Amino acid sequence: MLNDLPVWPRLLQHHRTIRSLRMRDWFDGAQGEDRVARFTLEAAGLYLDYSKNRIIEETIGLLLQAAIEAGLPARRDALFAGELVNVTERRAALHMALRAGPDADYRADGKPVMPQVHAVLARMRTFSEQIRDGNWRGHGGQPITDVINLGIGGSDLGPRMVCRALAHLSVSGTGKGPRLHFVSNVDGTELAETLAALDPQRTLVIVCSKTFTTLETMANAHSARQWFVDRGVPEDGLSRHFVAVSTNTDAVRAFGIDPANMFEFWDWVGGRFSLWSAVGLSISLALGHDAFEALLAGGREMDEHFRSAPLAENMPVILGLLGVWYRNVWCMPTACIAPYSTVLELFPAFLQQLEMESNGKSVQLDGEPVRGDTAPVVWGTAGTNGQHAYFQLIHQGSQIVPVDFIAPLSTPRSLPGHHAKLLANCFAQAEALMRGRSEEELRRAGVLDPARIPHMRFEGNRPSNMLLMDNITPRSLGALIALYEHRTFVQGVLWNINSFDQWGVELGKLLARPIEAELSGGEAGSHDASTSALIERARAVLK
Ligand code: G6Q
Repeated sequence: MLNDLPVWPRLLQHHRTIRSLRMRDWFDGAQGEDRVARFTLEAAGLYLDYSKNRIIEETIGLLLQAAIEAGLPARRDALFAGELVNVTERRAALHMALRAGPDADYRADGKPVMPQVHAVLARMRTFSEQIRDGNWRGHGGQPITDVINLGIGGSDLGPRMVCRALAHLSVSGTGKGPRLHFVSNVDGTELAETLAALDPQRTLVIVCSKTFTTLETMANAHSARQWFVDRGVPEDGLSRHFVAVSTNTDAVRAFGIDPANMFEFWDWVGGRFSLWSAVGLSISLALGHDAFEALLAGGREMDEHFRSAPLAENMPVILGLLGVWYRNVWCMPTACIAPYSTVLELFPAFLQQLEMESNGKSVQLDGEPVRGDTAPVVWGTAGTNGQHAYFQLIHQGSQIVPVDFIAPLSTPRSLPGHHAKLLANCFAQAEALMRGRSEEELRRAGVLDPARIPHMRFEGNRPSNMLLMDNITPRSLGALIALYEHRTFVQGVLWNINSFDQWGVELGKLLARPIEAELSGGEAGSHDASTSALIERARAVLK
């Protein structure tokens, strides 16, 4: 744990030394250019400017020392070597293998995995092309125009986010694939509203669930199946309308989907890291399999960077160290993700799961409680919307929130003049957060009322990263996602926690079952008085 490392007292001492220094002074004159040259990195098509952080050269040196003392290089090697880094579930975490070439030598628990990875990729390509070319037909002979991905959490957020980000390559853009719909919530409204607009003869459902036992997904799958039957699709025609993505062949068969229509993945793929596996089937269908493979290539490029770049020039490492710097040394409780790009509007939600599920832990690898804090609360929305809402707090609130600005320099489906305005806002926010606005500057701008000056001055000195890419392509998006995956891992190493289990999520899966039985008329169970009263109240209405 960071707090136990030999370098920890020096980090605290260093913090006391620099906490009153002002970033804007570090940008004065020529030293500003040096600072930018020193604190920028490029990798896999991404450009990171981290110069607007509360850091100096010595800070990075101390943080890198922390990474060494935490054993980051060895832990990274263990991850790539397929060791059982997910110690509580005794599993490897080998999502990197899903995006590797056929000649790579990834092994889970000692056994090569690339042959099975590429066999599934080949099946995905064939299926995707059949659907997109109209050669896979519904039971009545109609081509498939609409696909629903039924999944939740890791079986939903990743593909949903990617399909949104690359929508210009889908049917509504220039491509020819089917329309994709994502249904995750067990609130029947979501499925009912989606189905209402669809023709069962032309609809295909992907039941996407690693375990094939998740309550929400299975409830939606059963209701979807009933919808087909009620609308005249015979039981023996359902195989043209249902495919499964799972690790659980028996449960897929028990549901009534022929394992021949199942796309497999493996227990060494964590849900929130699974969009690169068959869980990405929806991506392949919507965007074409070449685009899916380009996404994998972008992720692979970031893997190679993470694996081989020196720590000081390693983008996931630097971002991870900055994260712990603010979380643990400055005690900042939250972190904002601000993509200045409508197509990345789902990226903050994706990162919420990635970071908060991976690193929202209070126990170290050996079972000892952590000392200090782990994952911050991650939040954000696409810019510029946030500026007209919560950015007030980021500029002048009583707590400091580090911001990751993410901006593509061009966009395929904008309108003349818009993108420059969008980027101008993004850069201006980062600049204002860093510089602030002094009383002197206010007076020079004509604000002379002494009663208003305290309200209108900005302290500044508020940190941010700026992450740019030329545009959002499958490749750059793949690199961006893998960057944050590895950053999450780096932080987990600094906190000495297992970033790959999720017992809190598992608990949620267990808790609802007995209450559901009670709500459906079963015997009352033993609960606290509040829960019992809530159940009674709901039963009265559900009857
Ligand atoms: C991800 C989590 C969780 C999981 C969902 C869906 O890392 O474990 O979000 O992906 O609960 O699980 P299934 O894919 O098994 O339905």
